[in-house]
Amino acid sequence: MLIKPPSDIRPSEITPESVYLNRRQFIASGLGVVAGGVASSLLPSASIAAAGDGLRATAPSDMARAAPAAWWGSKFEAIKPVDTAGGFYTSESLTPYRDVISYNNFYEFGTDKGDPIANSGDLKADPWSIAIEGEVEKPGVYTLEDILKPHDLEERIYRLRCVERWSMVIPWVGFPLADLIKRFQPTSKAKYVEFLTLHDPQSMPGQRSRFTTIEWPYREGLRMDEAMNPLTLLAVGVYGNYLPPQNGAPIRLVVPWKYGFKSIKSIVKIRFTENEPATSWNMLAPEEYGFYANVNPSVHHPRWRQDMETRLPQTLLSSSRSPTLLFNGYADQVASMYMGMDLAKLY
Ligand SMILES: Nc1nc2c(c(=O)[nH]1)N[C@H]1C(S)=C(S)[C@@H](COP(=O)(O)O)O[C@H]1N2
Ligand SMILES: [Mo]
Repeated sequence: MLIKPPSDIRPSEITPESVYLNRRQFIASGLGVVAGGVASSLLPSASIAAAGDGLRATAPSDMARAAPAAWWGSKFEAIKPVDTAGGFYTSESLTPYRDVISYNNFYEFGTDKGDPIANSGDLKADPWSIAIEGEVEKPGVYTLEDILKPHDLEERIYRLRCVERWSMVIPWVGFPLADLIKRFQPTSKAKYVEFLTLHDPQSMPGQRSRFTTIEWPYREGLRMDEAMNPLTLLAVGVYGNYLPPQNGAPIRLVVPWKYGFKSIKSIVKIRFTENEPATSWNMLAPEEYGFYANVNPSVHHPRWRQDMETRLPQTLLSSSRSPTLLFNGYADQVASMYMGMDLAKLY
């Protein structure tokens, strides 16, 4: 974990939302040094006093969402704090909650960034079920409660890099996709995992639009080793709170080393396949979007360079442009999966 000397910490870098730290975490992380000095006044007082097991991000109380159904409550009370080792955590400033839930790509609700929050009010995240299909020992249609029951929820703080060259830092709540996959026991033929989003033109106005270019439902896929990588998360919450519709309620994928479009929202089907599944953006513009879509500063999109990105929200105080990192900064965790592959060809 990156520890900065106090003099290097600018006000704009202080986590803007409530991030709760207990004392042990606080001291262990080195932030304790800052707390005694100038930066302590910039943190909400509650952030230091709060008890807990470690780092915990919470949505502003006036914006928090109610549980989609009663059984969710206990799951969310027991969220495990973020593991600050490995790639599960970054100390970079969190993108504020209001930006995370109001600047979205979710074409089912329209193509403008403000469309998803404005148009997703009719999405019903409860009841919800997910079909498990294909090369798997335990296929079936499972309720979301059945899907979630055996899994403990944990917090992960990940960078999200969109192919449109903006990025955010988001505290997700979820569980490793690998744990779900092991439960349903893919057969030896399963080489890929395909994901499909809900297709419901009634609640998803973008799916009834005459101008839509996507062939619904939205679909994505991962190679089995990518799906099993510990970083790959099935998220059911953000900022310690239930996912809002615009972020992919009730359950979505988060693959932090790939461009954002791989992180498919509002999943209703998970299919294990022998062959590489078709994916929405690749179907639409294969020369622009590949199956792998690994964040890579040296593989440029035909219409724009990818070596720089803008961290949202943009502020007047700080330059928010920064160099894009290979695998979005997760090379230690994922590079070995791509050894011997020509990443320029298999983009
Ligand atoms: N079903 C579906 N999933 C989707 C998209 C979409 O349009 N439809 N957009 C993708 C893109 S391009 C990005 S950058 C991320 C954005 O996630 P966020 O809005 O939660 O930040 O969702 C991805 N998942
Ligand atoms: Mo994106």
